[in-house]
Amino acid sequence: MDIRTVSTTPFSDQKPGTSGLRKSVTVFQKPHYLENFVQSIFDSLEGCQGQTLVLGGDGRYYNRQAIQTILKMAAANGIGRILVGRGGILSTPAASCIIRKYKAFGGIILSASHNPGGPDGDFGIKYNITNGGPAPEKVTEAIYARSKVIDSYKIADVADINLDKLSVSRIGEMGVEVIDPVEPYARLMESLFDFDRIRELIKGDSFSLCMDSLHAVTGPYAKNILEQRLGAPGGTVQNGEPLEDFGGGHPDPNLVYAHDLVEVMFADNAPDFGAASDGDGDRNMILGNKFFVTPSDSLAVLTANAHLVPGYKDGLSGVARSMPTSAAVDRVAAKLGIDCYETPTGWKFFGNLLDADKATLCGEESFGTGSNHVREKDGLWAVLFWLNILAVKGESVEDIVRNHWQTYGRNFYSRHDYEEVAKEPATELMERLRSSVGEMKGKKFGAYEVDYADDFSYTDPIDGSVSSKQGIRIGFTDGSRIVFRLSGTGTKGATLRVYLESYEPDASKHSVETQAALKPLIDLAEEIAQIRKFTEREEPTVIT
Ligand code: G16
Repeated sequence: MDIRTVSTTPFSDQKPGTSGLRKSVTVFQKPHYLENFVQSIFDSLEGCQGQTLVLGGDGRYYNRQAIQTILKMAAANGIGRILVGRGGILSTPAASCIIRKYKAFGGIILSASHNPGGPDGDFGIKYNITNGGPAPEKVTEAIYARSKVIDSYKIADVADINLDKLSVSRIGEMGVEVIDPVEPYARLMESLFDFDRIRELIKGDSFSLCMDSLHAVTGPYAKNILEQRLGAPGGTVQNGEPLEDFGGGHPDPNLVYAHDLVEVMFADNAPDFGAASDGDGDRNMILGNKFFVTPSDSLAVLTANAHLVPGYKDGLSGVARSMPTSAAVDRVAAKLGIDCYETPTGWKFFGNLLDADKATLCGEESFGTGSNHVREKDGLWAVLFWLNILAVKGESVEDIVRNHWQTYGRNFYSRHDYEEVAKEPATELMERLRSSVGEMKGKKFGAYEVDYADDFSYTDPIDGSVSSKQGIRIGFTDGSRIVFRLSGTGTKGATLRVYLESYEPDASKHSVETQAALKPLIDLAEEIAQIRKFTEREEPTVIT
């Protein structure tokens, strides 16, 4: 095997964001761009020589080319063995599952998650560690530091590997196994959920379901699990063929982008259960017949009903949610007498809590829920969890959520996104808030009095690492809250996220429409942050 050492110069923009390095495809196609980052990963991983790595992606445009490049670079860098998903496909949770199952050293996952794909869309790459989870900040910082000084990379001069057939082969000394991307994941799901009971539910005449894979990676997984293993009728999974450009859509499971599913679920004769997942299969949206379950409520409902599910029937060690996620799950945790952790946005912050068995379930407002079964959030896992609960309780999705509110009170919740706004004024908006939070406590805005205001900082309870500047929180004495953050996953300009939450214990007020219930807080967010002025937008781009 001939190994070439190629001279290169650093790119200054290879700092991983909330979840890996995400850029437009055209940036990744620049000569040496991908190679520099991949070499920076290999250079930063102590002891990776001779080890096993897992490799795969969400099938978006540039996935296949990137996989061939990474295979050749891995061989040149002395990696022992690579397990790659057939067709270059691995959903993010399946990659995590396979890293854990094979006790691999780590994995490289190619995805820009919910961002659009295609030649004009986005691409991304992230490194996951031995526990199957996203690399913590100390690892991503080391990769970034290396990317700033890199002057060469190594690549093997060999032919491409056939990714479409299960096979065992070699590139030089390195073993390459093209593996089934679905089977190990499907088996893990069978070990957690009561498939017999879900099969019975689906078989009956009184239940129907619809899953929208948005032409992204979960198509083959959902067809295998829902249609083949659980007996749902063919066609239950819509948009189930993964396409390089996601059929021109935006593979983000929310009420705006998953419009095909929303049409089905809000039509007359809608199915009883609907779900969607994102580009790389780690997000989920849950719908009932004409009913939307917020991700924050979903986490709370799963926590309250976990004892009904085989994999969790012995109890939960604790739960964790990201800071901007609503406090609905906190109320359930308090009743169960278990700890509830509040972490910064980013699944990587749950890894230590899961490894130390401080938390069993985790969730985020950004349509992510998961558990200690892998170290990533997991879209289909959440779908199966819901189906298991529905099968046992025999109630509708809406009744389960309404009964939940009756018991715990309702946390009205919404996120307003201002996407692709100019970076400088958005940063100025945040800086203004940052400099004013110190004096906000006790301040009155109409009926609202500020209880606390800060820029969220998190000290990891396991390794003591500190992550600061994680979002401006303004909490009021009546339990309501406004949070402001800039997204760490966008690739164009800046995305301002405004998270709004109020608490209503009175069940007679639970049917108020969410935006109406939050109107006073929405107005207050504008008054405090002058969003229109700084974003030059009259309205948010997306409301979830
Ligand atoms: C990623 C992270 C999540 C985070 C989300 C939104 O999700 O893994 O933890 O909540 O981005 O982050 P931000 O608000 O910074 O855009 P995904 O599904 O894109 O990998």
